[in-house]
Amino acid sequence: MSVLRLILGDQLTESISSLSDIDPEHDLVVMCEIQEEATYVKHHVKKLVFIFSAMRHFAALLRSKGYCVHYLKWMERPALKSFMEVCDDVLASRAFSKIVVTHPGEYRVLKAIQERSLTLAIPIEIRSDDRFLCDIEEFENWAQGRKQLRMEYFYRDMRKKHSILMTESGKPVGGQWNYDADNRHPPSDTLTIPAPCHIRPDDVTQTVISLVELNFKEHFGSLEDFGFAVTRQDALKVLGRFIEERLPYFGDYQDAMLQDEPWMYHAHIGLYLNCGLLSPQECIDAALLAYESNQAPLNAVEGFVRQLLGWREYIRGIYWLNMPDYAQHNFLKAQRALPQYYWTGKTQMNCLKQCVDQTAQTAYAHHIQRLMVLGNFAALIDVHPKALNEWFLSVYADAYEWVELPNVSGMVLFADGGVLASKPYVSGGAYIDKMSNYCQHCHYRVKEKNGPQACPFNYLYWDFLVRHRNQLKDHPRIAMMYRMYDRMSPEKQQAIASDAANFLERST
Ligand code: DLZ
Ligand code: SF4
Repeated sequence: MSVLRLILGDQLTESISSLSDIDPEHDLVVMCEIQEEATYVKHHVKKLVFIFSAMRHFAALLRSKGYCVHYLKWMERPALKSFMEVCDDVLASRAFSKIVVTHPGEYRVLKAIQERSLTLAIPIEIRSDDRFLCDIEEFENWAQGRKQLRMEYFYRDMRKKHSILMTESGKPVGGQWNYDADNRHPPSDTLTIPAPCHIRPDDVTQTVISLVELNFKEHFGSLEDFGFAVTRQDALKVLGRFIEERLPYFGDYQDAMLQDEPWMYHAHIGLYLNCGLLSPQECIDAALLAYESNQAPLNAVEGFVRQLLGWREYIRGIYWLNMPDYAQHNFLKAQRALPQYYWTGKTQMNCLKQCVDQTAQTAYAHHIQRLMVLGNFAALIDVHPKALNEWFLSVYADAYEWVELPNVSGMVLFADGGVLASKPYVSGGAYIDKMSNYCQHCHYRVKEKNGPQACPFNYLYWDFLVRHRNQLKDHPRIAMMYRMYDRMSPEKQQAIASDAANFLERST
């Protein structure tokens, strides 16, 4: 009998496990633009266009291969609001032996499918998502019995297991596992950043742009100048351009930020990887090939491989290992609402303004903008994890909960109390100044520590440490900062407290 094969919006891969044994004559592929997914957070409008258009192109590709696809466009059947309601509707008109779906990326969706399967007359087979290089069970095994789950050791094991950048004698190529220290060159104003790969919207994408413009007016972001790839073919083009034009400099300038330069030397392929248009293995292979043919240096290629083979897989492992509890953590008991300027960009802090405005325009920011500016500031002022997670999940075209939640709750906010990171990722303005030219264009003075013109990151940093002394004082790498604080004069300590209190009252 026929099989109903459900494809979710981030499963746009022809070789996805749910299609592996498809019988084109009898089986039905089901895809839907659906209310629950499009509105569970208020996704950036460019993210909506990207996903809907990529889904429509993928459905067309499957049809061209002879598969039968039942595709529901936005509001074609408004009463059907979730994946399972769509499946129920299909099952009402035709008999199927089972539903097959690849393991969803988000816990919320997995739960909904599992719950429905308890009462459904036919089985739902959930197949593992073999697009990842580390299976969920494999990560569980790796984690078992370890006191700490640090990415670096996971990454080394993955390098060994997949023989990537390894010598024949089992040593890391170049003698080091990690060239992180060579990935922090400050930018100079004279860098020439290649123009991003802009894919001209075709008719399908134009139709979706009009649809999103009409139906998602209250969602964040600008629709202007949509240029994301929406097919695998174009995503490969973006990857190729990255390898050729940016990868050689990616390593050196990974942490660098420049005024009005959103793209820098980053790859901008996260959105394609995370929805299935590109595979991590082929991206890694392309970078390795560039290294082997002397087109890119080791610090760039290793840095890129570390993001994909290490960080990306590790983050997914942490997510599935710890859900659903992970979403509830709030180790530092942070309670503040997200400031309005995360949506409007209306702030005199130039670094934040740059990153928010760019995010509204492009649905993209590179990792150090997310971490050191947007995340760091939110951590410093104790934004509630739920509020910050919701923001990151909605504004970036590459964001799904599996990747967003551990990055934000673990790496940025330390809300998990140290499952993922060894300490909160907080800093004053000096590192932003070192890695960017934002401070040169700012109302505030990064070198000033106190007073009305002082960079808010500076006194907020100390105030954060003071507020969380009980939770953080015993941490070996932070204890030193407490000793520094304790050596400050009472007047200095008072100035920090009052500057922080004034700022927080005025500006959050
Ligand atoms: C992110 C997203 C959006 C905005 N819309 C849809 C949609 O309408 N239909 C769909 O199948 N998927 C969408 N997605 C991606 C899903 O949220 C994603 O597949 C699940 O979160 C994975 O568990
Ligand atoms: Fe940001 Fe402070 Fe630099 Fe202004 S001075 S850009 S607020 S770090």
